[in-house]
Amino acid sequence: MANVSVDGLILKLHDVNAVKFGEYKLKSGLLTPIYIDLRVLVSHPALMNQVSSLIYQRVQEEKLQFNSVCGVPYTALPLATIICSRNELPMLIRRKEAKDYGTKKMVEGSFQEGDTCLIIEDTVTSGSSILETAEVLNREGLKVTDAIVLMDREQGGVEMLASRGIRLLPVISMFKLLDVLLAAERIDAQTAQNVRKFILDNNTFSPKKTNGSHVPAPKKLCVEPKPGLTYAERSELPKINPLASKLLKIMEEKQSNLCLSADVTSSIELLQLAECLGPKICMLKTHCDILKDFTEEFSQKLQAVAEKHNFLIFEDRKFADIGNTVKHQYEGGVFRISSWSHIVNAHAVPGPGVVKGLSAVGKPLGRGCLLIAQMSSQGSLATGEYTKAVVKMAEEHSDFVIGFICSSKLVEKPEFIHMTPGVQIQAGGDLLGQQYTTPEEVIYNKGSDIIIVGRGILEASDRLEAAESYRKSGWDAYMRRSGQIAQ
Ligand code: 5BU
Repeated sequence: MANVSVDGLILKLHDVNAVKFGEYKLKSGLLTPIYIDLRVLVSHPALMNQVSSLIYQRVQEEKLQFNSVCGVPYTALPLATIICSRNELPMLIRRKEAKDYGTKKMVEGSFQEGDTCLIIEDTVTSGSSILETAEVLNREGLKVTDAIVLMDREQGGVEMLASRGIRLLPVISMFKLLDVLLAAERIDAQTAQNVRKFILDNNTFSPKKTNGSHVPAPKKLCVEPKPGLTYAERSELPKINPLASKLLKIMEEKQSNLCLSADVTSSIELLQLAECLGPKICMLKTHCDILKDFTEEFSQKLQAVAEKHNFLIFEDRKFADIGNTVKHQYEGGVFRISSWSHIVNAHAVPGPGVVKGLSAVGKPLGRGCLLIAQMSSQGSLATGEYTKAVVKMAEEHSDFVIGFICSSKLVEKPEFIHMTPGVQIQAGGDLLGQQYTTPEEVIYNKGSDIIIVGRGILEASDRLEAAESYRKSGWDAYMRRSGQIAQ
C-alpha cells in the first residue's frame, strides 16, 4: 500500500467527526474542549486501511520484535485484525470478561509462556486501558514491552506506561493534531491554544516516590502540570545514550538545568567564568571561533575545569555541510573540536549525511550531537514540516543524536534532551532578532529540559548571583513540572 501521510489522516479524521471541538463532558465530569471518538472509524473502510497502514509503518520504523499482536477491546480490535491479516502476524484477543463455562481463558489464541505481545490501541489519555490489557496478558505469561497508539492525547500516558516498563509509540499526538488542523485552517488559533492549555493543565500522571518506584496516578483526570519522568529516571532508561545519561545524572546531582552560554572573546575570561560559575551549571556552551586567542592549551584547561566542577562542554558549532566536510571540521583544523567538546550541534539542512559524518568522528569518542530543530531568532525558517523532519532524523540516528535545540519539547521520547536558547528572566529580545522567553515558560510550560543563558548572566553586575538565580528558576520550574514540589 502507498505511504499514507499522518497530516492527511488527521484531516480525514476531522472530516468524519472523529475529532470534535466544543465542550464535552468526560467520565470524570471534567469539561474538555476536544473530543476524540475513533469508534466511528469502522464506518469508513478506506480510513480503517489507512490507519492500519500507519500503525504498521510505526512497527517497521521501530523494528519492533514480538510474537503476537493484541488490540485493546473494542475500537482497536478491528485495527489489530486488519494489521495482522495483511501482514500475516499472529493475533491474540483479550476477553473483557472470562467465559463462565469452558476454559475460562482471558486471552484467546495460541502462545507460549514468555512470548512478547505488542499492544495496539486507538487512543490514550492516562494509559490505563493499555496497562489493564498488559496486566491480563502478563497474568497469562506474556511479556509486553511496547504499545502503539493511533492518537495520544499527551496527558501522561507515555510517562505512566514508561514507569511500568511499557514504551508507548504514538502515531499522532495531540500537539501535532492541533498544528495540522490549525495550518489547514480547520480551527482557529484561539481554539488550538485553549486545547493546548487544557492538555497541559490536565495531566493524569503524577510520579510519587515509594522506595524508588512509581505509583501510577488515579485514572481520573486531575488538574496538574504535565509531569513525565524525572531527570534521574530518564538517565536510567534502557535505551538512553551514555552521554545523555551522564548529562541527566549531572543535572540531578547538581540540581541544575542551566547551560551557560559563555560568549566571551578571551580564553582567560572564559576559563575564569567556567571556574567561578562551574558549580551552578550542568553544561557550558562555547563558540570557539569567537575567541581571539584559542589554543590547544586552553581547550585542555577547559576540560580540566569541566571535570573539576562536573559539567559538560557543548561547542555551539552548528555544522551544516556534507558529511565528508563536517568530519574534517569536527576533527581537525585549528580547533580540533571533537578532542575537547562533549557535545556539538548541527543543522539538518544537508540531510542525514551531516549526522553520519559527525558520528563517524564523535561516536567512537563517546561524544553526542544535538540537532537544531528550531531557533530562537525572529523569522527563523526552522518551523513546521522542517522541524518534524529534524525530529525524524534524530530518531533515526539516536545512537549519536542525544536531543535538540528547540523552543519547546518536540517529542515524547524521554531519552531525547531538549535544550532551549533565547532565555532571560525578562522576556523580550535584542536588536538583532534574538527573542527571549523566561526559564519558567521554557521548562514548566514548554516542557524543555535545559535553559541556555548567555547575556542574561554575562551582562549582570554579579554573574555568580545571576547564574544562581537562573539555576534556581530553571530547577524550581522542573520540580513543579515533574510534580516533585507543589505548583
Ligand atoms: P544570549 O546572550 O542568551 O542571547 O545567547 C544565546 C546563545 O545561544 C548564543 O550563543 C547563540 O549563538 C545561541 N543560540 C541562540 O541564541 N539561538 C538559537 O536558536 C541557537 C543558538 Br541554535
